[in-house]
Amino acid sequence: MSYDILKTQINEGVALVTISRPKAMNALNTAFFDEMNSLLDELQSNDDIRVMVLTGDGKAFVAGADIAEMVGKDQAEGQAFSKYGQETFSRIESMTFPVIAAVNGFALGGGCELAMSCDFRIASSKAKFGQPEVNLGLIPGYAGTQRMARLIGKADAMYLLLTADMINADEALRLKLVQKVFEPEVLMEEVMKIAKNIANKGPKAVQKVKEVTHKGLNSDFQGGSDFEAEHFGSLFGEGSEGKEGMTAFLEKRKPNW
Ligand code: CO8
Repeated sequence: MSYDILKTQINEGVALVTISRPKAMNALNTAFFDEMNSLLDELQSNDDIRVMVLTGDGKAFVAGADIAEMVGKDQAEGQAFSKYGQETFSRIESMTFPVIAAVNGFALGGGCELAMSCDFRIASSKAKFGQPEVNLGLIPGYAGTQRMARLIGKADAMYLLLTADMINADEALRLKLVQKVFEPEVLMEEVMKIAKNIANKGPKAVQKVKEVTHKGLNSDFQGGSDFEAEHFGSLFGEGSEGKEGMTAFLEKRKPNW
């Protein structure tokens, strides 16, 4: 597939994906979702990718679903557009490698939902977050109601969802909607440092941390713990990553993954 909206650069195991429709504040339209699904297929089948970073071009990370495209939809089309987005964001969430949102600017509506489908969020001090759907007579449609309440707790999520308040990066940090904030000039440099740091860890261990944590959150404590023990054990086989990591520690050398 040829990509008009998504620009990808791969370097040292990190796939940097930039959403680039700056004239429309990177608003999410059907073409975006088509491209993203195709790109996720490509990146998932590339064994060299250890981490994906998602960011936006220009003033916005993503300023929401594309209102100009949505306004013409009827009920069934609206529901289908919501489902397509939900499925795409679930795929981002369940990529085997971590996905980091580098939130460079506005992350509103579907943009905030997209950021929340990533494993964690690093923001520019100029970034702004919000779920302004109720201003438009809408509700979030890409599982934002579900993810936000799970990420920051029900009361803070309800406050943001009901008031449609736009919050700055410091407030997002206080609410733990984002994990770190950097000045805009150094945002990408700092995010790439974090991504490359993760890319140098045991690749199977990194994948398993993600898989076990996600699966555990969708099951009960004991089920999640059983799953953890099973995956912990799988890192101990002869020639396994765990054996190499522990041996390297004892031999005071770098592991050879
Ligand atoms: N959709 C389409 N176009 C957009 C969007 C958007 N979400 N956001 C901005 N644009 C366009 C503007 O229309 C404008 O286009 P033009 O130059 O042709 O007039 C251009 O981007 C630049 O925008 P502004 O001139 O408004 O730039 P400002 O710097 O003044 O303001 C803002 C930036 C604050 C980001 C402002 O553009 C804004 O408020 N945008 C809309 C934010 C919003 O309401 N987002 C939520 C959308 S609804 C949603 O995301 C629901 C998700 C679930 C959908 C489920 C499927 C059914």
